[in-house]
Amino acid sequence: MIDLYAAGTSNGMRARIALEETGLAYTFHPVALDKGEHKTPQFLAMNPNGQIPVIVDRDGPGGKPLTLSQSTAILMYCAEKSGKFIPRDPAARAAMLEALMVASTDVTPIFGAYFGIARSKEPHAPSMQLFKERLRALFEVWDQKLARHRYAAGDEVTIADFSLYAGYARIKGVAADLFEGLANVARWGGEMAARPGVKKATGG
Ligand SMILES: N[C@@H](CCC(=O)N[C@@H](CS)C(=O)NCC(=O)O)C(=O)O
Repeated sequence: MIDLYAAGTSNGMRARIALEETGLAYTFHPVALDKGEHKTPQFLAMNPNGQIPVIVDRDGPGGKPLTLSQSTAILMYCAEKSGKFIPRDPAARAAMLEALMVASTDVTPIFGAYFGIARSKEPHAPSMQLFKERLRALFEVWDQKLARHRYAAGDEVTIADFSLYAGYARIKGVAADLFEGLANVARWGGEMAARPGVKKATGG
């Protein structure tokens, strides 16, 4: 059994989608970020960075408990443990990793910076514009890729789709204009949103 400590943010959603979709047994423990529940000594013992998501697998490798933070590490762990949504073929796996990294090292940090500035007391307009342009450029490339194949890294769903979808759903909720005219992303987003595991994980 796996314990998941998370909130309804894109990183939290990523981990929950991974658990729902892979079918691994888990218990969800909501963490109230506004109440500082991620900064308690008990939470910091699991993740000294004081950030969600965290999983604790009581039946980890070698039968020993395993505590893990970082949403992308959790996606990989769930995929490897279940044997699902992670291609075995080396070329397909490399393509999956490339798409996964777009979500975790490009889209999520840039959006985090954009959203942080947007919510600040004095939003710096040129910085917001710069981050918006970078996000839009990433989404346009993503749209072109989705014109060539059904999912993020080919014609099979992988954890890269789960990661990208969590970011997409979050960004769409606050800056939908960033996806304007991207028909392939819209088609893919609709398909991902309709998946029962994704629906359950995102409260849809
Ligand atoms: N790179 C980490 C980022 C985790 C992260 O930024 N979590 C946010 C919520 S989405 C958080 O806990 N923020 C509270 C804080 O940093 O104090 C991951 O992918 O899990």
